[in-house]
Amino acid sequence: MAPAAYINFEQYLRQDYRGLQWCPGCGDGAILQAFLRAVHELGISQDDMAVVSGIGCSGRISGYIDFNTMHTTHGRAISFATGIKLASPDKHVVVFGGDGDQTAIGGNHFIHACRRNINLTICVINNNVYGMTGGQYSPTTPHGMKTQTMPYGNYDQQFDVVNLAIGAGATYVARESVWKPVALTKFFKKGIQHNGVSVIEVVSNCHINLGRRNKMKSPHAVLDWIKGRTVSLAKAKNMSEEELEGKILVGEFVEKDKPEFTEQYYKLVESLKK
Ligand SMILES: Cc1ncc(C[n+]2csc(CCOP(=O)(O)OP(=O)(O)O)c2C)c(N)n1
Ligand code: SF4
Ligand SMILES: [Mg+2]
Repeated sequence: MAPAAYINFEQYLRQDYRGLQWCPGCGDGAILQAFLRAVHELGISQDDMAVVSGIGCSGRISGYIDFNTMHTTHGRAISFATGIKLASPDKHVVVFGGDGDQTAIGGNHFIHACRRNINLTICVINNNVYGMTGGQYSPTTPHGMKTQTMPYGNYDQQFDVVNLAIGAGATYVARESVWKPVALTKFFKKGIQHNGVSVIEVVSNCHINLGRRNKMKSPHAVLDWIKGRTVSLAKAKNMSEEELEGKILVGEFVEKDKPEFTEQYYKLVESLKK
């Protein structure tokens, strides 16, 4: 595969911000780069895009980039984004949040955004843990893994974010890991262009607060663990249920048309004026 073209990302980053606060090797940086590449390749101006995030390491993205941004409260990014989309339907509205932010405290906002098919691009950065607050287990922490709050191994069960989004009615659903930035850029581009809700789950690493408790201290160790578990949808077709046990399917799961919420709302408003 040809190497990705050089892009000067400086134009997209706030030069006066207080500096990068992610741990070296955190997957959040690769996700940010894949996203900025998508925006650049689509030729969308920074003024035409609003980026909203909640609280968490993943939520820091909105602070670093020079777009219309809102860094909101934990779990509430989708509700702020919904307001922005309704008030400014011409803007591309993108949400970034962690697995804790979007599937625990913000889980209700997540499923209802999927159900109503509002034109938001929702990126769930799934590092399987509450990274920012020191490593509490989240609804996506794999069974058996040790966390700060599950020191003997997680005995709870997990959400599959893709299945949750599909079950709730999302009309574009894709998943990829930080291992595949080119595919991630493609999914961001498709999600941003899709007229309806798009959910892009990115499987990421938190070597600091999950890896080190599970004999994977370095970013590489967690990335190898992720790489060993991901299977493309095409490959999975020829694999048995036993072979797929514990694997993470990656690719595009859903892409379909359905009436979009904001358009329906403005149609109603116009009809009431007559
Ligand atoms: C209402 C509220 N509850 C709890 C917190 C504390 N808190 C901040 S970030 C966070 C979890 C972050 O985990 P996740 O969303 O997975 O993001 P990550 O840091 O892993 O990227 C929690 C519980 C908060 N800031 N606000
Ligand atoms: S604590 Fe984890 S998620 Fe947060 S910046 Fe560090 S590696 Fe990334
Ligand atoms: Mg997390």
